[in-house]
Amino acid sequence: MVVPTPAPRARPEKIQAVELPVIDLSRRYEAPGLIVAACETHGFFKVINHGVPQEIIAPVEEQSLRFFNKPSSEKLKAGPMNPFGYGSKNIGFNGDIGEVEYLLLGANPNLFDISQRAKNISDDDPAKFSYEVSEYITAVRDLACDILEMMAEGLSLANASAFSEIIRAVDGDSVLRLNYYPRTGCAGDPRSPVLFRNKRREGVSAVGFGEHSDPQMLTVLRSNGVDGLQISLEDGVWIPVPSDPSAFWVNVGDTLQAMTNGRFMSVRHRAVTNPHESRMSMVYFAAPPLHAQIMSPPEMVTPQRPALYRPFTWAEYKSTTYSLRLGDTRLNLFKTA
Ligand code: GA4
Repeated sequence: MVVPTPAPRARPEKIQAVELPVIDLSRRYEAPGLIVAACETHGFFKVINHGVPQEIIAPVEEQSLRFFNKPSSEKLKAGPMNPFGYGSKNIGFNGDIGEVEYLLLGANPNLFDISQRAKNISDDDPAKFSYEVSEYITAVRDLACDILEMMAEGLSLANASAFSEIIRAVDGDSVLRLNYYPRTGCAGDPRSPVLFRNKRREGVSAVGFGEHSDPQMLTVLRSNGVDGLQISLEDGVWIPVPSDPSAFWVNVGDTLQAMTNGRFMSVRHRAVTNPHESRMSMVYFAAPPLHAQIMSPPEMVTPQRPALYRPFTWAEYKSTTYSLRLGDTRLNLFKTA
């Protein structure tokens, strides 16, 4: 007799409102300390007075909206996602899916020719698309580097560029991701990985981009005024991140967790769809060059705090990431014995 294996029970989920750290970057003298504290407790914080002008942000938001509102047959011309291009529902290459459409673009102009790709994204004015997106990438890269320098200052590192220099490298591997989460309406798509009734407002939410940590060093995210991002500091407990289109949300990635010898926390997060409005986010992932050695600056390793991770290259970490599923914890595989 074949005894059926009971289906695994879904983990009960809890939504918990928590106040998240907000850093005013115009208060330069106090920002480094506050950023370090936020990275240790949440791995996540909001930056205000960040200096990226609205004139650089708005055109990219308009371009994204125009692209995602095109018919599917048009959008497919910008794909397939390998490793850059347009994707719909499929995330990565190992069967992960979500209620999301996206454009993944290389964010290093030395390695990725955005003007070539723009021809398949914006048929009305590809030169404008590539100019506006490049301006945005430069602005968020500079913001990411400023924040990384404040982190080094807050940690009292001798080398203030210890983290930012690998992001500024000529062969850096950073990427830009434009995400579109269509509203789920009331019925929802029954093929969605997880569908749940939205408790506060009538309607159905689905998982747009499932639980994961970011493999890179630092993530700089900006979304339209629609909620959907959530972070998790405790297994099964989700903290909603209120959207604020005038600010950026910043999170620590796995590589920065490794470079701070585990002092900063690479936060797990996900995006859920909104029943009433579509959500859009523009996410810059600051990454080192493929050959870069990921190891902590000397001050981060002490007899009291021995090295938690073995040195590895970004190429090694990236290929491990792509060999696993979205929600897998990868950094543990790089721990010292
Ligand atoms: C998560 C962070 C970035 O969006 C990304 C994602 C990548 C992809 O969508 O192709 C991954 C995901 C992300 C982590 C695990 C692997 C790789 C999908 C996936 C299943 C571009 C990245 O660098 O890692």
